[in-house]
Amino acid sequence: MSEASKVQAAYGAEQIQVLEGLEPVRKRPGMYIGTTGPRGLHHLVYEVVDNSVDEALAGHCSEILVVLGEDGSASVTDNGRGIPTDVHPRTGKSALETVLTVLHAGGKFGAGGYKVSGGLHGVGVSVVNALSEWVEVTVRRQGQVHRQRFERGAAIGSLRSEDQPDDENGRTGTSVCFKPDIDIFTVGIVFDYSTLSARLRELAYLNGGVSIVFRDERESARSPEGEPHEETYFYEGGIKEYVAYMNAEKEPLHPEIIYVNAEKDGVSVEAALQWCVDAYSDSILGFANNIRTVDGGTHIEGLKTVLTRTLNTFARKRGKRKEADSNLAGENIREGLTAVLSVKVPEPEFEGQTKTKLGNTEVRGIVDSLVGESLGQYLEFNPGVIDMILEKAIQAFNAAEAARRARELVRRKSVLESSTLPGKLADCSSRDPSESEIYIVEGDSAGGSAKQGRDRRFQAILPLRGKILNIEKTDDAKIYKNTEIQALITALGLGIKGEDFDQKNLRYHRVVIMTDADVDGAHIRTLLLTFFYRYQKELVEGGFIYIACPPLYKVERGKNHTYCYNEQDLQKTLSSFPEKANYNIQRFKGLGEMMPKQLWETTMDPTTRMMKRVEIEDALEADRIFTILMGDKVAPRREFIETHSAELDMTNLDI
Ligand code: 0RA
Repeated sequence: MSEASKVQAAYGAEQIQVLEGLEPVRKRPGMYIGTTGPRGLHHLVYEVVDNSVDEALAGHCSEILVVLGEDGSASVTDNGRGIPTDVHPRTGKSALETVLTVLHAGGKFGAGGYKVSGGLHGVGVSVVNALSEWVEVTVRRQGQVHRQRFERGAAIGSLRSEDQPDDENGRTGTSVCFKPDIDIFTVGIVFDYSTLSARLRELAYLNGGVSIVFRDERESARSPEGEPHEETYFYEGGIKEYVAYMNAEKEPLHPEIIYVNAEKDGVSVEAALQWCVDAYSDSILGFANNIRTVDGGTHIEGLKTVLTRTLNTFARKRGKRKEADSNLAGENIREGLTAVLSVKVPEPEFEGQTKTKLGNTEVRGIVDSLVGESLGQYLEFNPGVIDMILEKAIQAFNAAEAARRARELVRRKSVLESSTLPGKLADCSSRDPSESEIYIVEGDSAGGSAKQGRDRRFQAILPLRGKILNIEKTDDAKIYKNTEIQALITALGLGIKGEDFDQKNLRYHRVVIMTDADVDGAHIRTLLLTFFYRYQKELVEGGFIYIACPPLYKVERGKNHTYCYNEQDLQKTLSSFPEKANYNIQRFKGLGEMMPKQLWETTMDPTTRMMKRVEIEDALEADRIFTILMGDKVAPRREFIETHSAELDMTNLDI
């Protein structure tokens, strides 16, 4: 027996640590998958995919196929070694059945290799089983095909095995097909394509060389010819390609993406960095064990520290900073930086309410030293690159100084600090932020309808005039002088960029963007979202931002009327009428055309309105949209608006 196969053999069924049954999962699903809403639903898919990704990271699998079935199922198939099917001595069940029916059994296979991806909660495939109407697992292994079915967590019959057909040529792998249980996910079990594709693409970037095929076989996704929709995510270059993708619409400061890949004390660190010319904010995406660490953590701290130290060292060494000059600040150095940092840690500790902050203290120093070493060496050999980065950082340093002075000036005039609310704000009478909402409305005429239509007890209206500043193109100093932005900041009770967000000061817990349902409206909405995203990120992250959904049509038939919110809605309403019945369609060209009462009924009345909560699930995609929409490159912007205006908000909103 070779060393490799000895290790494999030792990795058998007896290594599975037996813990507990599945009843607690069905009783308290939230404890295991966070929510039973859309997020939790999609989490089931991630959990299954993570197992295959782990198999790929162990070097045994190169392809993962994810299929959304016509019957509402999701299936994940890989070409790995297949889940072991031998009988577990303690339970008398097969390893496969144990993994599927015992909580935490799949998580750790003894001391051998650690589970890398682990899922956000690292709960294992048994949780998926517990929360599914049914699961069917197929394992191809050692010349046999093994199948077993489960319903609501319980095995239906035993594992059935048959010889593998010759034409499969000894293929191996695991396939897990499941249908989420509607009794658990009461708000719905329909998978969202863009949510899943974003995560699968991300996984493919994070695990370069693994091919992930995503196929949607549902009726709604088929082409006119009946072909299912299919995409393949495969990035040989891994996170290096990720950075290239994020920067696709930007102008890089240096052509080559700086790349670090090293390991120390069992922690692997992979980083890709590229600075861009005219970007002012930074986009650093952090991952730990393939999980997006939205709230940062020790790995990100390590990266920031080493960047600041290394670049300041070079600045002095190359005479860009004299002895009397102060050091460049970290944020000056990071201006325009796009980076992906992916660490893999044997025993990750995730902290914070959403468990998206890496806590392992040892990682800080490991990232610092590994990135420091590689980056230092790279820059030593590429003086042209370091000089350009330093020049940009010094410009940022000077601009920050100028902005600080401008801000001080504004503050002295006490525009932002003053307690006087903007004149055009029609405030609500409630002083309780948790029940108050503010509608940000485009233009005075729509503002007028909204003011008349609202419930003034808890709804405030702020009409904004003219084009709001294009955030991507202006610098801080100009932004603070813009009257519309000032009105917005003052009305919300917020501070300015860089100041700590304090929820206590927020005057309304629902900030509703209400724009026309057309391309211009979409543009203004994106401008506002950009502002919030870049300058008041906590508002977006805290779930305070909403999008109002005004109707597009009013259909009248006799004494009845219906409002339709999109083209599909309209067709559905019309087709419900008897053969060509008498009716009248009114198309609203803008909010201003609606009677105050109509606006209330359709868009503002909490008991009947539709509203979307903005949730930046995927900072990358949001950043890309903003960049495309706001950046200097006109052609991609026009093209993007034309093709996406209808679904614009769908791309980064959770409904
Ligand atoms: C542990 C051991 C072995 C395979 C797996 C786990 C495995 C699990 C999953 C879950 C989805 N796809 C998977 N692929 C593999 C095999 C050990 C051996 O062959 O000796």
